[in-house]
Amino acid sequence: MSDKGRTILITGALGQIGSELTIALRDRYGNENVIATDLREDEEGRLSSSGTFSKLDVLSTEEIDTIVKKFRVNAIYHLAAMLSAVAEKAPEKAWHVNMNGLFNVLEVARENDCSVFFPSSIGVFGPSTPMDGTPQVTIQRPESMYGITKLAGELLCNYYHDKYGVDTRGVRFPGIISNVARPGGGTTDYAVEIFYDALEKGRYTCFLRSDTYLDMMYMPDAMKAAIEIMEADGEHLRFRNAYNIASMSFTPEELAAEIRKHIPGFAIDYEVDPVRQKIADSWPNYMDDSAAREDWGWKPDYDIAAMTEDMLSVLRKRIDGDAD
Ligand code: NAD
Ligand code: AKB
Repeated sequence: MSDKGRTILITGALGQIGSELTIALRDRYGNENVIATDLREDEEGRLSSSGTFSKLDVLSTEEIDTIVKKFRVNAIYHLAAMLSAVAEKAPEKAWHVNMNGLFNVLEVARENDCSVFFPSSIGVFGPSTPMDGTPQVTIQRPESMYGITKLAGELLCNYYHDKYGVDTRGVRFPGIISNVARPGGGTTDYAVEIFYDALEKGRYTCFLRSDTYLDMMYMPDAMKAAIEIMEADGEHLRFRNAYNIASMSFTPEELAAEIRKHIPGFAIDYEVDPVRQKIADSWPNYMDDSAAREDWGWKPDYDIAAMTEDMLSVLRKRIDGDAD
């Protein structure tokens, strides 16, 4: 597909990733060519102020099909989903939203010749997966409902590519750290909350153990990955389920130490949530992303030091601005 002719539908656009990815895609392809949708209304005008926003429930094939036809969409970024912690509280609903939502998107994509971006997750791995340098192809036995739906989603994307020729592309996102929309109920949310509390209270109570290693990624790198894999030459993509991508991995204690370089008195303590700790313990310490680097040139820009400096600087300006 030529980049000039790209017309994009985003589902779940008001979430943590969509709130920023929508704007990045509009900057790249033109405001009029990126249709943002969500189950919720855009009450703050975050996305409707720069382009089309429409309410859309991914559980309705008809609603997806109508928008795709109306705007002649040829690429779908399917972000709508329930994340790991909220999915564990409502597993039946999470199965319904995460699986049937993706199924509906793939069906509409098949009928209307759209490419599909699927955001998979480190959640597709489980306790029997090798934790250090987790390979692209390895044991995948997730134990959370979220992980099960993401793994089945990867397989479904692969199936639609092989059987129907749908141009499916995906990445296994680590925990995403960002400063626009707050995270939607995941196991990695601590790595965002900690920055707000560091600036507002000087201390943070973490729901994961101090030594819990997890892969994380700063939002600019996450958006870069989502855009670059969709623009990559499809001939070079060996994997149509999802690619491991990585940029940094740390524990809560290590992140706190990094924050202390900027806020010396910052204090952290721990009140471990057993549900999220069990999930975190089953996810990789760090992934091997060499397949993404080889196949489509993946290369992140931010490490923990650059991300921490930028997060604190952006949030500090916002908090100071609000106080004026
Ligand atoms: P989020 O929870 O912040 O946002 C999800 C959005 O989907 C919400 O705005 C919600 O209103 C919407 N939604 C829920 N049900 C819907 C439905 N039936 N129809 C339409 N919209 C619906 O999630 P996010 O963090 O922005 O994540 C986006 C995608 O990326 C998800 O698929 C998630 O699994 C994946 N991902 C996120 C992370 C992360 O750290 N944020 C990491 C790995 C993968
Ligand atoms: C979650 O914690 O559920 C998400 C993810 C890593 O998929 N942030």
